Amino acid sequence: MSTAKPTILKLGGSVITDKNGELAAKTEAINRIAEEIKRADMDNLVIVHGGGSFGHPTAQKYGIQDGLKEPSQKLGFSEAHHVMTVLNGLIMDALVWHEIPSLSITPSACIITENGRIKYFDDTVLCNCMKMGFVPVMYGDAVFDEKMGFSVLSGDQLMTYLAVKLKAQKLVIGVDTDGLYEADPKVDKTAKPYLKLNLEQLKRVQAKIGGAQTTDVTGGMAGKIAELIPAVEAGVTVQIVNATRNLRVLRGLTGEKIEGTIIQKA
Ligand code: IP8
Repeated sequence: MSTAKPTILKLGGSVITDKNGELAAKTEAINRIAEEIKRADMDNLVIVHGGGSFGHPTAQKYGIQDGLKEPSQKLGFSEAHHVMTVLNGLIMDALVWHEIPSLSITPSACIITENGRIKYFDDTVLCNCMKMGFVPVMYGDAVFDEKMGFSVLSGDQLMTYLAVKLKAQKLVIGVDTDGLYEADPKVDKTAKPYLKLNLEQLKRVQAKIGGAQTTDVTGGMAGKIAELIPAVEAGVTVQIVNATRNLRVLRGLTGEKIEGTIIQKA
């Protein structure tokens, strides 16, 4: 049994799917990342992935994030969860074929939220998985909610929850940019990534992004930063890497120097 503190790897929806398509998985990227995870040969790794063009369009279509308001949404809840299991199946396929002993743990079967925030988490299977040296794989999902009937649990909320709960040493976040930028690099080509931030600096970045009139993408980034803060406060080192580029996930996991943003408490 490993005594290493866990590392959490989050794979963003834009890395593993084409967000402009519908149910469009980037299978080549998924396979390359599985190979990098195999090469990293980590003890105590936990993987969380996002929904991209699988979960989001369906969740949006039926307003799952706003809770149960009318019976017709129930089928939408089933569909949003189901498409996430399909995407998760593709990730599991790549992991298993790369001979990584891994197990998919369905969030909707062990988590209940309250107003969109995790309230109950039955971690029995997760802990057993880790004790036995399996890599647990979880994802953003449509989940039951105590107050709203159901809601959407993002992979970002889940990764921080797990990082804090499992006292992770590191959270590697794979995105489709070279780290956390001063401005949206897809809009402002001159924007530069932050190389290193401490907690106070991260909070200042959050205030700057959150306070501005932003596009959806930047708005999404403000939400991501808000989710990250509790992990950084708990002493977890966060590294944001460009998982669309070769070897960045491998090097992020093994702690080699790479481009990206490192965030530490002090
Ligand atoms: O991409 C969303 O997960 P995320 C999952 O991590 C669903 O926000 C069902 C939309």
